[in-house]
Amino acid sequence: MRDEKIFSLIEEEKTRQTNGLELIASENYASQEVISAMGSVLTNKYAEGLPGKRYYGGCDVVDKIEQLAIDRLCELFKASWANVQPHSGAQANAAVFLACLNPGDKILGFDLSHGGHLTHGSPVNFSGKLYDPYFYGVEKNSGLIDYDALEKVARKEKPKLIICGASAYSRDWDYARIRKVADEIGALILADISHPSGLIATDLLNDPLDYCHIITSTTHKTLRGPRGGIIMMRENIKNPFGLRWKNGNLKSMGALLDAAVFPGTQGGPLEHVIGAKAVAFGEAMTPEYKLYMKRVKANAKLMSELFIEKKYDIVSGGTDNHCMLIDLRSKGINGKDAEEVLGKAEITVNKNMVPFDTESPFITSGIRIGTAAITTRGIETKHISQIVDIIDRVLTSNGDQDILEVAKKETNNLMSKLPLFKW
Ligand code: DSN
Repeated sequence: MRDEKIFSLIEEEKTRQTNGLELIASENYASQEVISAMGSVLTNKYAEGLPGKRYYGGCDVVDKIEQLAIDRLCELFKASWANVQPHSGAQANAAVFLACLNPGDKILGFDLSHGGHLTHGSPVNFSGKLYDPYFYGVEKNSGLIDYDALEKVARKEKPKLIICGASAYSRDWDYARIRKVADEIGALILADISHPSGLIATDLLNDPLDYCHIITSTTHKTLRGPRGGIIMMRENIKNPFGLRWKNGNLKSMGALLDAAVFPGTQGGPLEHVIGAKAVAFGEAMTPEYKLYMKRVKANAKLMSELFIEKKYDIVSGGTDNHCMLIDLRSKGINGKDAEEVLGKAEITVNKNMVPFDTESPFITSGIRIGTAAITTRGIETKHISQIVDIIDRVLTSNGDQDILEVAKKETNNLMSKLPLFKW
């Protein structure tokens, strides 16, 4: 018997996703094939362990699937080692911490309130509770990463692990500079590329695998796969695990990381999700995906330029990737109210702290916008001016119902014509 309650709610969500403008920078629309793999019989299988080394019988098929996912991921990022089992980006980071650190060890991450992530040392997260976190942020004037401050804290505190990567930072990273100070103090570098991973895989941003020892990512943001996490390493980087690190080669570090995923922090892998990851990695190696990533970047760049023309304050003055952070203080509206009023026009964004914010994380002074999801739906640069115009009208509407109604109709007209599944 069909569960009408759940399946009618799924239909309702599908309608919402079809008709609205999805601008949450961490979301995307996975392909029909990715979703089919996730909704397959693979969910029935227990497979604790790794391909060829399982604790359960009947794993011959899932072994092939997981190995394909690993091989495709390594090919996509020119990596030499990968684990595709983390259930999420947070789980991937937890495994790296467990493999590399002892409780109480010092870590250095990008400040959450400047655009970093909870798992990079926030006091409310395991990373800030079990380890000893220090932070770097952005420069007040430029909104760019303050590498001088990063180096200063790194030299003073000598953290065992430096974490780079962000949830809300629109510029590329200088991985070479971080590596230089890491070598000086004997630290490992974790690059969490959850947001820009698709742009990195298609060579549209600097490559962290050249300089950073361990890479984590989610698979559902710009990578456009199922919700999940991954860990990778590249062998041919200079002095990969030197200085203070006893396990001085990729194989032994790989074994530590594998053990930190299972049995360290997880039980049975989600083979249906791993199958869907393999599908997404295959898609990400196509010329169509590279074109998609170029469009994501072009849409974000144009959007930030048009917001600036309308006197919006974009943190760092623009974007190199798929997202931007808008400081709304000059527009007299806070992040919470902006998120709410845009929601009335079926435009989905999230409120976001801006660097040196004067509001609490529940209110915030900004919103974060990303173009990965709308670009999957078929939005091109020719549509961006209309989108910026609708957003501007809504944000300056003071809640006027007529303005919001017109904006909602325009949003629905634009989006409902675009297919939910292009792939
Ligand atoms: N929640 C994700 C994001 O929106 O960036 C990070 O975990």
